[in-house]
Amino acid sequence: MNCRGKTLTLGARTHVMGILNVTPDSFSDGGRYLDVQQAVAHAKSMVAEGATLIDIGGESSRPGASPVSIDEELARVIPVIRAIVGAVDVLISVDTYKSEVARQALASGAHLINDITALRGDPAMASVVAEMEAGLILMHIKGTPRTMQKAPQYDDVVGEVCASLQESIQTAEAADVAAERIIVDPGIGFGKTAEHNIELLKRLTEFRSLNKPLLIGTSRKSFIGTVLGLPVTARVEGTAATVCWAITHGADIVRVHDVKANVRAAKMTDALYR
Ligand code: 9MG
Repeated sequence: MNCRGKTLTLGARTHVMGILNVTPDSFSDGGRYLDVQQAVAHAKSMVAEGATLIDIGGESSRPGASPVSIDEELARVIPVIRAIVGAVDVLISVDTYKSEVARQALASGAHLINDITALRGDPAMASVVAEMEAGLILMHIKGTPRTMQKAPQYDDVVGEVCASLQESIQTAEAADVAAERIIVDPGIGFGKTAEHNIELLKRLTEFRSLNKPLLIGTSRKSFIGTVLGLPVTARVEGTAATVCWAITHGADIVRVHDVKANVRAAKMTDALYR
């Protein structure tokens, strides 16, 4: 997969995407300069631990989170993207559903856009990604982060998520996003109960029918806490178990907070499975 001149080779190994949140609650100090320095240091350490992609996000998508303005999101992510692009040699993804943030992020050196609305959040997103020849992650969400965990319901969670992603693929390709630059993601935890998340993972191979690389993000999510009875700070082993499972059921990329542990788990699973 070629994204703005940088190549991501899929199939031979699992890629680990490290999460870099640049939201106010992710830093102890509010000063922007310090934020950038801390973000670069965190990105460098994730790359040293084996991450081959870094996902930078300036708006929280946790359950109950409220949107931020375009200007605020730009102020959070653009200086960080500029600094990280010069500091590490991996693909930079930006977690945004706003086309103006995407445009400026890609112009600042990012390679792909992680759109948690799968193109339903901003009608101009697909054409920005197409024009900039960027990669595009289409993630399924039911509702919005503010409302998504208020009793989500499906008749057939896998069938509905698959159909929704297929529609988004068609929207992307109709806007001239290159077919080989699209990645899909069922959106674990986004408008899903713990049972829905487990069913999506159990039936993950069904997403092969979309014929796109598959990204899975389970890191520290609440369904792991539900199964293990553990708080968010103690979910690294539970996350690694889901990473290994996802790899053996079709995942090409895993999005995680704890890069070192999950790179080891992924490498071992690759040796056994691929
Ligand atoms: C931003 N974000 C939080 N969780 C995510 C997930 O599971 N997938 C993707 N693509 N992005 C996510």
